Amino acid sequence: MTDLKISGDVIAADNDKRAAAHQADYAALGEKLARSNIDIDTITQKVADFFVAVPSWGVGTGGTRFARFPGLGEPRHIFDKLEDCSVIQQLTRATPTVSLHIPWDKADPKELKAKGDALGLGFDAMNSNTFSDTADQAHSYKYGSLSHVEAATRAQAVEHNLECIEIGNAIGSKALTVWIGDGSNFPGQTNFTRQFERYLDSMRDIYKALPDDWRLFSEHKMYEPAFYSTVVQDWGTNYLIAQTLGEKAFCLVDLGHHAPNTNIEMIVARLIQFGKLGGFHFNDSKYGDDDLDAGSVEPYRLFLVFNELVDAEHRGVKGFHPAHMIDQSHNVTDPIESLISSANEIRRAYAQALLVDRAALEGFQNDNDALMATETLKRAYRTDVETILAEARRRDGGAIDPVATYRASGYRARVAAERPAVKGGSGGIV
Ligand SMILES: [Mn+2]
Repeated sequence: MTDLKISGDVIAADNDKRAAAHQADYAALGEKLARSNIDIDTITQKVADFFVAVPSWGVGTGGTRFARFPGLGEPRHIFDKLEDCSVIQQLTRATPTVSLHIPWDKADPKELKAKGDALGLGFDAMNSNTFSDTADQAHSYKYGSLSHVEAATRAQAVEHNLECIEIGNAIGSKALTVWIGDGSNFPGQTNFTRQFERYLDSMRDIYKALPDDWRLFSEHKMYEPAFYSTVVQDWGTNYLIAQTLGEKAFCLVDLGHHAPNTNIEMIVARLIQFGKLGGFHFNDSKYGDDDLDAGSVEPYRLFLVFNELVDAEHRGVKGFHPAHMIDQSHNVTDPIESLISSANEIRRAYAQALLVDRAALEGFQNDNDALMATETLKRAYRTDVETILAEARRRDGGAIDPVATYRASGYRARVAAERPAVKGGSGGIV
């Protein structure tokens, strides 16, 4: 039996309070959509079948280069983190898997698997870390990892990735995400070509160890921690990597890892077209890699990304199954509330994209009717789909209003009493 951290009675009590209004809203939207020949229950079912993985590092309070302000009842270790993740899943029914980060989450794989099973959670992509040093490692990553000039440092970084695969294999993960901080801070500090050759050689070694049913995701990021050049800096380089390595290698798109105003949805379309879209790290940003909550600043951009995903789904693109993961840093909110709300925003963008009249859109595109084409997208985007999201959660045993139910449950105060306050803690912005 699943070890539920929120009492079913609390969920039922809050849902009961909202049931009448929710049913009325759902019926009204159903009627409205029916006039456009859209069956609301079909949309609700698709939304209910859409899942996004929660990052283990997201349930701790994040920080910046300047400071970190710990929250109450922060998870002390991976087992606490999994409990927090299970609360998000219990209330949203949108996040059945957790993405682990090694070494931050290192533990006996048997115990990890048992805890996941007990909480009703599975494991999504594994994330390696060669952008910081652990106390006991032989070679420092100060000047790089997979692309380091020293063979011994590269070998150590490769070995770490192989360990991530091994742990992942034992707990049911099927993918490895590699993001490196390698680059340079000064013109002339590194040779771009040789550094990228060394990176590719190291990635080939990792790729060789990948089980047949696994996928390897390389994640690009424009800058930081290297501020002059970064080895895997953009989607073009990322595409070259995936092409060079082979058919199990794909590009991961983190929404925050682009230059301001970059047309991310177009990058997504290109990667889909050439069979190399591996998945996403969802978040939002205003200035750079801000790791803000998904949909909090630019919800229309999130919708436009999903418009491309639904377009691919609609066209039945072969082998199209991108991994959906959240990657955020929560500095001023309760991380559980932020992740609940982000999972909802991601499902919202999906639901809105499902409402786009694709036949009409194609007609307007072929007629060069720019105004009506863009209006077709806007019409779907302007639809308030909150009641569809709520119904998808409710039908699956979740909460109609998950943040309200979470607050009513008193979970944070309960874990704050059990978990002593922490002063420091590891960072978590990848
Ligand atoms: Mn990321």
